[in-house]
Amino acid sequence: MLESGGQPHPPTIMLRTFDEHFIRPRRSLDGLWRFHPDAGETPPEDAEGGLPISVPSCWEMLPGFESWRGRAWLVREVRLPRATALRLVFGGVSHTAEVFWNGQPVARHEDAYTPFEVLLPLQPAGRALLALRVDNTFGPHAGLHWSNDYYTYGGITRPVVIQEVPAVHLARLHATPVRTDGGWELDLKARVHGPAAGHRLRILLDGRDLTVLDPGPGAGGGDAWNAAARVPAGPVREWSPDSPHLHSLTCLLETPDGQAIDDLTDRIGFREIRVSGFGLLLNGRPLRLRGYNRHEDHAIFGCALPEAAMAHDLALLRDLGANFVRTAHYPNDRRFLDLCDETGMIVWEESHARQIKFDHPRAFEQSLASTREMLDWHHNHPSILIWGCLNECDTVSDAGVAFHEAVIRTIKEADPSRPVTYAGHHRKKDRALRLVDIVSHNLYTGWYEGTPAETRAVVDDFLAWIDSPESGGAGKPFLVSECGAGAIAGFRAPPRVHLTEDYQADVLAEAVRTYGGHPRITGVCLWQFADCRVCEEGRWWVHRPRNLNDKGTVTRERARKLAYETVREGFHLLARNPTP
Ligand code: ADA
Repeated sequence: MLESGGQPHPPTIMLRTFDEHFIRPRRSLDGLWRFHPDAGETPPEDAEGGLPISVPSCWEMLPGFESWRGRAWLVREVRLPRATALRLVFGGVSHTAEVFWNGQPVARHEDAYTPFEVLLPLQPAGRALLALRVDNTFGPHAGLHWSNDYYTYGGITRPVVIQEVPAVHLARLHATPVRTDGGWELDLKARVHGPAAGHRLRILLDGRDLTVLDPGPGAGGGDAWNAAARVPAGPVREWSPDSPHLHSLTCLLETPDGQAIDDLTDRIGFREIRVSGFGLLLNGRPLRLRGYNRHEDHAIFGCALPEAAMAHDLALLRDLGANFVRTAHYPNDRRFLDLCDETGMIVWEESHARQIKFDHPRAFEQSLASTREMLDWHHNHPSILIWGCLNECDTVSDAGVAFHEAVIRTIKEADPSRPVTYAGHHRKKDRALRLVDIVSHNLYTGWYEGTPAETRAVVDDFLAWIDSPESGGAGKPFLVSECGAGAIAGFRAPPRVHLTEDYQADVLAEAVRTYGGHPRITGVCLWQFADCRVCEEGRWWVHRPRNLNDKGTVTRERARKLAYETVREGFHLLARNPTP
């Protein structure tokens, strides 16, 4: 067991809401690190100096760094009780990380919102220095992070874990539930790292032996799978929003003489999502979605919400009557996804993009990387029913459609089990609808155009075009992926003018009633759950009052605006009458 300060450390499970390992020694590296702003090219030589900073956290929480954009070293000492090969796992670093081990560069990861791992060959016992050079600046190196209508924070913003790994160890386990006439089966895929010849992969479901896979000679890394099989799952309970039953899937890596030297446990849910005409079927039953877009943003924690704050958000979403959340506009912390799995909250997760510029030199490569990493790390979450990408990007030009084709193809090739969509905003100029399984569009009737009373007419006109032969979206489910209005918390006025809580409630009441009760619309996703901070530099949103995107139904502190009760009443009414 890894120790620090001479005391055995209990395994802490900070990356997930459950422990993924029982054999593999692991320990959290969360806690106080040292923060060195304005970092030079070489890492500090010790874990002294600088300022104390929590990991995970945003450096914007530190006085004087509330709006600091730069490059900083974050450093801590690690003690190894014995010589061992190591695996470091970072839940997320915002937004670019260069990882140094004992002064040597060992990894680089770009983009804040996907996990990454670092494998270190045999390390001697004793003290080591782990240093990350973290960059949250904008420029030619950042194709997805730019001065945007949400804030790019800085720091090691999600948990960090260190593990001891044998020369051959388990890297990834994907399990896709398949609903058949005879019951449920599992499509299993496993990836190992290292020379695996003669080893076995023993798969157990809730401790019950399911199958044994042969990993073959193994691999030296990369994304290739070493073993795959479809097997009957035996007696299982379905996962659904009302009964989010989770099963524990364990893979034991056994040596030729039968010794289990490594393990990996994940939780899975037996559910099937299918497109059927204009609608969605979850386990063969019609599904209508009502929920919110949610940024990872909080008045105190920035984007580094602790698990309790995530759970609080989910409790509020449930209280509001939501059954659905869209991770606008990037992959979320796995603990939030775990909580969605556990509570039955349906998720549209999307790779990182909000109005990215496709001509940015790094946009294409980084968009594909964010998409691939999301698919690789988050595959098993049963709550994720829809994969999304490329929010409000170019779906008009040939180059823009080609960009969408590449990203959507990446999703479909990796995971044909879930429908794919993007939230568009080019209306009848959109030329990429043929690529998706679900047509989604952001409609701000009553805010950026028209009045709430025009909500139905606007969406019917758009739906008429969607169902015409030339759109590419005819006959597909339609989701209103964003709709809403801003409200400055506390601003009430009899004329119910823009930015009053009164007017926001009017717009949301109309949206929930019109979109939620529309026979041709399979779901409505309000913009947005909570106010979020926006970037101060650059574009039109600098004029947003208090530098907030204030279309939240609650404030950044989770105080309720007038619209809270309005939406709550509307969503619960829809829940009682799901099919219009
Ligand atoms: C767009 C965008 C959101 C947000 C919203 C708004 O639909 O997808 O991220 O910026 O507009 O508040 O205007």
